[in-house]
Amino acid sequence: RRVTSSDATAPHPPVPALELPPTADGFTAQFLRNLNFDGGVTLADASTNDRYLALARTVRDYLMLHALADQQRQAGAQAKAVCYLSAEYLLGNQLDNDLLAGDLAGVAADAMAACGIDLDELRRHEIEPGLGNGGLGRLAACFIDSLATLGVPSIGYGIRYEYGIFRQTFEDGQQVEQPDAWLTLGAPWEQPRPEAAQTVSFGGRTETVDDAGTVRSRWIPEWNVSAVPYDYLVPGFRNGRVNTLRLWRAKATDAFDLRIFNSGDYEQAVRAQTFAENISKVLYPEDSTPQGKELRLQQQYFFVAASIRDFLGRLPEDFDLARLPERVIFQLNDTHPVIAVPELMRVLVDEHGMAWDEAWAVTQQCFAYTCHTLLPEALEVWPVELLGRLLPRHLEIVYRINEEFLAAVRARFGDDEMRIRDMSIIAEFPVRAVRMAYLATVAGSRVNGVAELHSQLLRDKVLPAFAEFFPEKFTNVTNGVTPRRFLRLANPGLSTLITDAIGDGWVTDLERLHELEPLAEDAAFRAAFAAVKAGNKRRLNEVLQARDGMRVGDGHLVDVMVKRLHEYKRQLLKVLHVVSEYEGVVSGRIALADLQPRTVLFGAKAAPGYAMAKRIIHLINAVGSVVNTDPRLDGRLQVLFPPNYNVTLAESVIPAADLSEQISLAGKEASGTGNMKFALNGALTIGTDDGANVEIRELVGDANFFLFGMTEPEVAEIAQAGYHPAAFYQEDAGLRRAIDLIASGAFSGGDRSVFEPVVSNLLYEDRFMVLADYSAYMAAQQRVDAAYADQDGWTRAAILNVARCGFFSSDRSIRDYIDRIWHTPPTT
Ligand code: GPW
Repeated sequence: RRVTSSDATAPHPPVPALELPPTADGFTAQFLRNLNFDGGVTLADASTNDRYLALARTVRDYLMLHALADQQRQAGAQAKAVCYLSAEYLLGNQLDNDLLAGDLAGVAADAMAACGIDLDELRRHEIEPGLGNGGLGRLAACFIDSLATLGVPSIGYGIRYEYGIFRQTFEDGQQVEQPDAWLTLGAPWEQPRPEAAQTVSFGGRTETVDDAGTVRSRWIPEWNVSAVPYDYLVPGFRNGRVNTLRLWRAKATDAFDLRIFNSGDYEQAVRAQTFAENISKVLYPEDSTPQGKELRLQQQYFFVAASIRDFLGRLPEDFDLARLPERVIFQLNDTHPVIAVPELMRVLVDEHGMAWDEAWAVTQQCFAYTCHTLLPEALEVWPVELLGRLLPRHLEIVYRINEEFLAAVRARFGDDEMRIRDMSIIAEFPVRAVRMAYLATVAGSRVNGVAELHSQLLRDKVLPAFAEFFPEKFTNVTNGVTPRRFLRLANPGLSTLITDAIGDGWVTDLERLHELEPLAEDAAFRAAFAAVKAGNKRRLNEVLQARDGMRVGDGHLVDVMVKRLHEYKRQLLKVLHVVSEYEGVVSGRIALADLQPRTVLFGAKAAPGYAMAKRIIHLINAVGSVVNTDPRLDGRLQVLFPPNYNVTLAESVIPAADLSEQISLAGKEASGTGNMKFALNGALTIGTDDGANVEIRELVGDANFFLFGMTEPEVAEIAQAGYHPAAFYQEDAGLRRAIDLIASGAFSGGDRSVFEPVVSNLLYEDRFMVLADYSAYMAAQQRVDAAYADQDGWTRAAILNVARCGFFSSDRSIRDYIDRIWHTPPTT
């Protein structure tokens, strides 16, 4: 029988809908439906994976109800939306996050119990989507959580990498990378939307056409790929709002398939297909040091071109694009998506026939740029040769933007060729290349740094000529972290303690933590707080034991340094502290009884091509295996380095920490966000005057923060005067003994060559001035030991850290973006 349109309105049996509010019975029924009909198994036969997938689907079903209702509410609103463009989203596990946001944890627990299923086993089964490297990707994940919780109309756009950040293992203490095949057992949280696929073109050439007297350029691309969206639901915290994270996957287009069909050269055709699909194959694992690979530029253009088209496709058919700034702001998460600027120009001018000047005015209002670094090597540049080959029309557009910008500079400052060369979007040396940060700064309505100090240095040191030219563009938005994941979920013990004391409003209004301040003087509260910390250490031990056969020592100060391995972050300074303590005890200079028992926990991945970072990882493991087993230390100093530090491990480590290591060279860490997570969970910070450490210390007070080391102006001064690390080695006996011990082969079975490159780099180069800050760091660690001896005083300081760090909620960051940059009020 043919289906006619009248069937649509014909009466039909009621669709069994999910009950709202959710009940355990309703949840159970939906879970079993998913298990049977989606998974094709009975409860009795279901594997852990089957059960996990059905549970995840069920949670998603409930969120989808909210999402559908939300879409209906927002449909007519015509509100201005934020399109967050980010090459990375380091999401972490979804199950607990979505159970919490959807207020489903209780019914899910009851439902699983009714089915005889261990919910914790399913939790442990989840594989986190590691679609980011570190801070930048995790920040994007915190921001989409806050955008949903604040009810800001927004879409996160990114790439659905088939392989996320590599899984790290150690072999003989050295990092070995394994592919992160996170999709192999099913991807229950995502929804493919093949009908919403976009075509993205590459290569070819441009030609000029005479369009009724005006000469226009147009792009004749050579090849294209299809971008298929995969949607993730991003629920707000119990507010019925559900935003979308839309990640693009590259697929070969029909043109490719046709070639397979026609060419007769099957192998060649399949190679072409593979070529297209490689674009979203793997996340580049370099953090803060891009490698300038062609495939990476393909990734960048691929996702922003698809995203812009996708967003424009949501506007009404007859929408006047001159009014685009009323409807959207594209936030550029660092320079990775900056190719979106010439892409929007191309779409407006070439595809929609808008006049250049009008298109430029529109484009400038539609973008804003966040810079996340101060390292010159992290500022992306794309060789003109490469850009011209891959995106010839975009290169022309960039040239014209640059020409007009430099004309404006000349109009203001005259023919100051030094200045022109400095400010040109096109660098001439060592090869002609597009400076993406300059392009973003010229194009964007706002440029922000990610902490006060960083934003200041951005103006003064990185982009001074631009700050002079466009003073009104520059602003700061200090980073934040989501309190849902990093306090409420990661630290249930502390969350309960806080809620019992001040109610649960803090989960969405983190400044309320201030109400805890008086409780720092309440002995019973301090005891309860200390008991929570002790419980978190036990919980960490269960995780470490099961994962890596490791444990934190009983009664130990838990001293944690977890972050990407990078020389500027100075893991080596921490190693020198450990080696000094070790050397002190074995040489008899430190009595064992005087040594504060400590477990030093590292977590860090090194970019696979970053040789020095990998050597430092090797050194940490080597020092650990000597120190941990030397009977003279009697277990009082332990070094743990669990492999594959990720969001999931962070959620166990951070709540258990006593001491947070934030020891980058001043002026190098843009912000840091781990620093915020630790302080919020009641760890005290030992840190330099860098990034957001500055703001943490201002808020928690000097008495509750172990500050050490040079300030940024001091660093600049000694760099200017000429830095000689060997002088510090000569003058400090303790430093000499530590370095000599490493050089002697004590941690490499007597082989002096293994760590020789590390030692000579420290002595003769030491770009990040580890040696200059060594003695101040050692002194600060002595203050730590003394403070920790007074357990009650330590706990008081820890409580004050929690109480005074509400500022670091990513909800506050997002409000700042709204006020200073986006001007997008939340909708209801
Ligand atoms: F170099 N950050 C990062 F700026 O994690 F692009 N990866 C990166 O590639 C860059 C920055 C980039 C980090 C910063 O190092 C850190 O200080 C900051 O807290 C974080 O981004 C979020 O803003």
